[in-house]
Amino acid sequence: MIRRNLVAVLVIAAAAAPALRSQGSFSKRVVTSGLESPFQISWGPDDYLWVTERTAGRVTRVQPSDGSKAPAITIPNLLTDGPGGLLGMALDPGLLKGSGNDYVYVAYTYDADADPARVSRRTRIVRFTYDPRSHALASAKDVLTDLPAGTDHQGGRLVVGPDRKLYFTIGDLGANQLANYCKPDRAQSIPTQAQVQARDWSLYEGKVLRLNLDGSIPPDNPTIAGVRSHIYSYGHRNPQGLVFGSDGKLYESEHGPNTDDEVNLIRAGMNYGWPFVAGYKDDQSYAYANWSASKGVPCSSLTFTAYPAVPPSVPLQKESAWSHPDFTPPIQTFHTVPTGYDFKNPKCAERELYYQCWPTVAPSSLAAYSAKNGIPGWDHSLLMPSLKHGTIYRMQLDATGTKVVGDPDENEFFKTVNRYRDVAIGPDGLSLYVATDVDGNTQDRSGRPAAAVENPGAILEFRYSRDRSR
Ligand SMILES: [Ca+2]
Ligand SMILES: [Ca+2]
Repeated sequence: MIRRNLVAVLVIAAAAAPALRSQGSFSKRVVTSGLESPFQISWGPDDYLWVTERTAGRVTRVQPSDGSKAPAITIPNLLTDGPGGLLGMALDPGLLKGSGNDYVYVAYTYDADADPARVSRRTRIVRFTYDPRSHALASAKDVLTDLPAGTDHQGGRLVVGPDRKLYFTIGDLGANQLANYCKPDRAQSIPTQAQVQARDWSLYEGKVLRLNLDGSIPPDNPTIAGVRSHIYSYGHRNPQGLVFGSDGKLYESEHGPNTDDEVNLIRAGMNYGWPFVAGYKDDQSYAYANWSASKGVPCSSLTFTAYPAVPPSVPLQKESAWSHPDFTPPIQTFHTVPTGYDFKNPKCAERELYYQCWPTVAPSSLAAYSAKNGIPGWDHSLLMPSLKHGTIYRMQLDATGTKVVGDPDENEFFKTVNRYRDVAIGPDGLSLYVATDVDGNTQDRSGRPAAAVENPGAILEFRYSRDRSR
């Protein structure tokens, strides 16, 4: 037990700039456990860790030194099956600053159909007001309702930008694959002006949205295909990571299919390619198989199989056959592999968990690390938790913030046998707090599918100390 909680030492040195190069180590501590599917973890202005518990519908404040939990609210009537429930949370920059803006924004899935026999999945964004005397959230106020929700690829990350706008990710709801394989992918679909006027947000699947804090459409949002809506960028698959860097640039991470998880620099009005392109437009190990457009054979009579095993009736389009003037490639992929790559690695043959060995890492979030006196060599980088690896990838940004320098595979940290869902950075930049899933598939230390997770529903602290004895 002691070994598991205290000893996790990684020496860093090679990635640091020469002037900053020094050695040190990280110690691991289990801050708390027993959280119910934590989704979002943020360091609050009260020096508590603020956590959303997805399946419990609860916002919980966790005391970082003793791990005690203080529930701030339990939201009733959520839909919590699949990837649904209480998702992203954004603390207003004015929270506890005496500005009267003691607001916390959250997103959650719900059933919009009053008939108990039917389910109409939707997502809403709600603003709560925090009372610092009772430590409770109350006074729910809808920001935006009737957003798409589904049984897969929900997205759900929510942030307040430096421009005091809300940014929110919605995935493609798992369209065109697995249980939803006959549902067309709408990541490229843009609503008409009439739909926007009718407040029909059904085509917001596979998008990053930008909202005024009251839910209205900002007048300076981009015009896409002639229409201004909440859509800020599009062509996304399952964007679960969204964060502003210290210089105001917006970064996003999204799950790829069996290759090409992406990290993107998000710019207004741009098209990130899905489902026509996965990763770079390179025709490597991916082509768009549009199942709902099956010719001659109805899609519903087909059995879904992952690319490259696609039935002849399903149209297959190479990446290079598609072009769009606003297409924007990622700044990093995890991982791009050549056509012909063997997706059936015998290491993952047991229980046929082959996807555990696919080149993807399942990026669940994204954090921006910026601390001049923090961990040596880490300033101006992105941190990305991996569900499949139980690690954090660090990506060093160049001075312009538009490129990743070096190889993130050489900057993979904090391996445990867990699924890392989100990461928060402590105020001194020396402690990182990682929230873990309660269950699900991940890799053991030999890279094989693990039988179980080590720390279900936990917050793990990884604290850096300069090791003067070295
Ligand atoms: Ca893309
Ligand atoms: Ca590609």
